[in-house]
Amino acid sequence: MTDTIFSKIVRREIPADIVYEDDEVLAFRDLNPQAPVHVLFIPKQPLATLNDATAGDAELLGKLLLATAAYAKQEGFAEQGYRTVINANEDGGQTVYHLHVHLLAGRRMHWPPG
Ligand code: DGP
Repeated sequence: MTDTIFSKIVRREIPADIVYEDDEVLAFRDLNPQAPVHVLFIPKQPLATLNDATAGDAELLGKLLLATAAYAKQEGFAEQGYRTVINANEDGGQTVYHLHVHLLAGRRMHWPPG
Protein backbone atom coordinates (compact mmCIF):
# COMPACT_ATOMS: atom_id res chain seq x y z
CA MET A 1 0.00 0.00 0.00
CA THR A 2 1.09 3.58 -0.45
CA ASP A 3 2.42 5.62 2.43
CA THR A 4 -0.10 7.95 4.05
CA ILE A 5 0.12 10.95 6.34
CA PHE A 6 -0.55 8.58 9.28
CA SER A 7 2.63 6.59 8.65
CA LYS A 8 4.50 9.90 8.63
CA ILE A 9 2.97 10.59 12.07
CA VAL A 10 4.07 7.13 13.26
CA ARG A 11 7.61 7.90 12.08
CA ARG A 12 7.47 11.37 13.67
CA GLU A 13 8.07 12.98 10.27
CA ILE A 14 5.12 15.29 10.83
CA PRO A 15 3.78 16.49 14.17
CA ALA A 16 0.62 15.26 15.86
CA ASP A 17 -0.90 15.58 19.31
CA ILE A 18 -0.20 12.03 20.44
CA VAL A 19 -2.25 10.87 23.41
CA TYR A 20 -1.43 7.16 23.57
CA GLU A 21 1.25 4.81 22.27
CA ASP A 22 2.28 1.21 22.72
CA ASP A 23 4.26 -1.21 20.58
CA GLU A 24 1.50 -1.66 18.02
CA VAL A 25 -0.96 1.21 18.45
CA LEU A 26 -0.69 4.99 18.20
CA ALA A 27 -3.45 7.47 19.07
CA PHE A 28 -3.51 11.18 18.28
CA ARG A 29 -6.03 13.99 18.09
CA ASP A 30 -7.87 14.47 14.81
CA LEU A 31 -6.84 17.60 12.91
CA ASN A 32 -10.49 18.35 12.11
CA PRO A 33 -12.35 17.40 15.28
CA GLN A 34 -16.04 16.54 15.05
CA ALA A 35 -16.57 16.49 18.82
CA PRO A 36 -14.83 17.97 21.91
CA VAL A 37 -12.85 14.72 22.06
CA HIS A 38 -11.85 13.28 18.67
CA VAL A 39 -8.93 10.87 18.74
CA LEU A 40 -7.75 8.47 16.04
CA PHE A 41 -6.39 5.04 17.03
CA ILE A 42 -4.23 3.47 14.36
CA PRO A 43 -2.09 0.35 14.01
CA LYS A 44 1.54 1.34 13.53
CA GLN A 45 1.77 -1.28 10.78
CA PRO A 46 -0.73 0.04 8.25
CA LEU A 47 -3.70 -1.72 6.73
CA ALA A 48 -5.38 0.40 4.06
CA THR A 49 -8.96 -0.38 5.05
CA LEU A 50 -10.88 -2.81 7.24
CA ASN A 51 -11.31 -4.89 4.07
CA ASP A 52 -7.60 -5.61 4.13
CA ALA A 53 -7.66 -7.16 7.59
CA THR A 54 -7.29 -10.94 7.76
CA ALA A 55 -7.66 -13.49 10.53
CA GLY A 56 -4.03 -12.81 11.36
CA ASP A 57 -4.98 -9.24 12.28
CA ALA A 58 -7.65 -10.27 14.80
CA GLU A 59 -5.46 -9.62 17.82
CA LEU A 60 -4.34 -6.25 16.46
CA LEU A 61 -7.94 -5.17 15.79
CA GLY A 62 -8.85 -6.21 19.32
CA LYS A 63 -5.96 -4.19 20.70
CA LEU A 64 -7.12 -1.11 18.79
CA LEU A 65 -10.59 -1.34 20.34
CA LEU A 66 -9.28 -2.15 23.81
CA ALA A 67 -6.90 0.81 23.67
CA THR A 68 -9.84 3.01 22.67
CA ALA A 69 -11.98 1.84 25.60
CA ALA A 70 -9.06 2.14 28.02
CA TYR A 71 -8.50 5.73 26.92
CA ALA A 72 -12.20 6.53 27.40
CA LYS A 73 -12.04 5.13 30.93
CA GLN A 74 -8.79 6.92 31.70
CA GLU A 75 -10.17 10.26 30.48
CA GLY A 76 -13.38 9.80 32.49
CA PHE A 77 -16.05 9.81 29.78
CA ALA A 78 -16.56 6.06 29.37
CA GLU A 79 -19.67 5.98 31.57
CA GLN A 80 -21.18 9.08 29.97
CA GLY A 81 -20.57 7.53 26.57
CA TYR A 82 -18.71 7.87 23.34
CA ARG A 83 -18.76 6.67 19.75
CA THR A 84 -16.23 4.63 17.79
CA VAL A 85 -16.28 4.70 14.00
CA ILE A 86 -14.27 2.96 11.28
CA ASN A 87 -14.90 4.42 7.85
CA ALA A 88 -14.15 2.15 4.89
CA ASN A 89 -13.72 3.25 1.30
CA GLU A 90 -15.65 5.87 -0.61
CA ASP A 91 -19.21 5.41 0.62
CA GLY A 92 -17.92 4.99 4.16
CA GLY A 93 -16.32 8.43 3.96
CA GLN A 94 -12.75 7.21 4.30
CA THR A 95 -10.19 9.81 3.26
CA VAL A 96 -6.96 8.45 4.75
CA TYR A 97 -6.18 4.90 3.63
CA HIS A 98 -4.50 3.75 6.82
CA LEU A 99 -7.06 1.94 8.99
CA HIS A 100 -8.12 4.03 11.98
CA VAL A 101 -10.74 4.02 14.71
CA HIS A 102 -12.34 7.39 15.38
CA LEU A 103 -13.14 7.97 19.05
CA LEU A 104 -15.68 10.76 19.49
CA ALA A 105 -16.91 12.04 22.84
CA GLY A 106 -17.90 15.11 24.82
CA ARG A 107 -21.25 15.74 23.16
CA ARG A 108 -24.44 13.80 22.46
CA MET A 109 -24.11 11.80 19.23
CA HIS A 110 -26.96 11.45 16.79
CA TRP A 111 -28.22 8.32 15.09
CA PRO A 112 -28.53 7.57 12.25
CA PRO A 113 -25.37 9.37 11.10
CA GLY A 114 -25.60 11.59 8.05
P1 DGP B 1 -11.50 9.24 7.53
O1 DGP B 1 -12.42 10.19 6.82
O2 DGP B 1 -12.25 8.18 8.33
O3 DGP B 1 -10.46 8.66 6.62
O4 DGP B 1 -10.75 10.11 8.64
C1 DGP B 1 -9.52 10.72 8.43
C2 DGP B 1 -9.34 11.71 9.55
O5 DGP B 1 -7.99 12.06 9.61
C3 DGP B 1 -10.13 13.00 9.37
O6 DGP B 1 -11.08 13.13 10.43
C4 DGP B 1 -9.08 14.10 9.45
C5 DGP B 1 -7.88 13.40 10.00
N1 DGP B 1 -6.61 13.87 9.47
C6 DGP B 1 -6.28 13.98 8.16
N2 DGP B 1 -5.01 14.41 8.05
C7 DGP B 1 -4.53 14.54 9.32
C8 DGP B 1 -3.27 14.94 9.87
O7 DGP B 1 -2.32 15.24 9.15
N3 DGP B 1 -3.17 14.97 11.21
C9 DGP B 1 -4.21 14.60 12.04
N4 DGP B 1 -3.99 14.68 13.37
N5 DGP B 1 -5.40 14.22 11.56
C10 DGP B 1 -5.56 14.19 10.22
